[in-house]
Amino acid sequence: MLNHLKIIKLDTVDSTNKYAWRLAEKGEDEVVVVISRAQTRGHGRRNRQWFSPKDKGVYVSFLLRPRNNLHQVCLLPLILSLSVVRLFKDVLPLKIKWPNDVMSGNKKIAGILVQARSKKDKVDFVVAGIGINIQSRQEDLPPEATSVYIETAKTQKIDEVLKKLITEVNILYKEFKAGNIKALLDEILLYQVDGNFSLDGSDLKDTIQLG
Ligand code: BT5
Repeated sequence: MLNHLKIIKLDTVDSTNKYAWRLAEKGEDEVVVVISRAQTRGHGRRNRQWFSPKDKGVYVSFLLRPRNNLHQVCLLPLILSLSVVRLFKDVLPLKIKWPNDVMSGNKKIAGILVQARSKKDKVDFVVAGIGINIQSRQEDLPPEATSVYIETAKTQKIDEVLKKLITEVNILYKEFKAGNIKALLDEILLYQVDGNFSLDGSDLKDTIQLG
């Protein structure tokens, strides 16, 4: 388990990212995990709506305070996408689409939203949100989306998925904090949607290239 891990479980919330952000602003230390059964204002980038029906998906945000530089923090969406790919590896082959989508075929099954506050070049805190469609049916989702249930016709317990996800994020976050990012990027590249992006791992301090 993550050191000093604090888990907050909610029935419903506007957005787990917003909730975690509010905690961060109040000075809460890492690592806090905010989980909700539903979100009323779940969102993606540029405030786009994230469909978050009750008990049908994973809606979780991690409040982190990494000491990594900003360039490395920019890699967190990909690293968290990898946590989702690893999680379902034995059940469903998933791909990572730059910058923050996890795909089953040409449909989106999960999305990552990483938001950070920094002062000059120093990262103050990061809120990393993960949404995964688990039990959702097509009518719960926009047409460009799919779920684990739709793809496999198998039921997954959301609590079980969450437990495994938190463990996986823990493993990846430790590697990230230790600066062992090259190996993670190599693994990420194995799962990229063809030709979607390229990463130059030779100088991770400064280099990230869009393909
Ligand atoms: C994302 O944004 O893909 C990031 C989504 C992050 C959601 C999590 S849930 C926990 C945490 N709390 C939050 O409030 N957010 C995070 P973006 O790349 O901007 O994609 C948004 C687009 O994905 C929408 O405009 C739709 O086209 C599509 N979409 C909406 N809901 C979806 C869903 N449930 N599954 C798949 N695609 C969806």
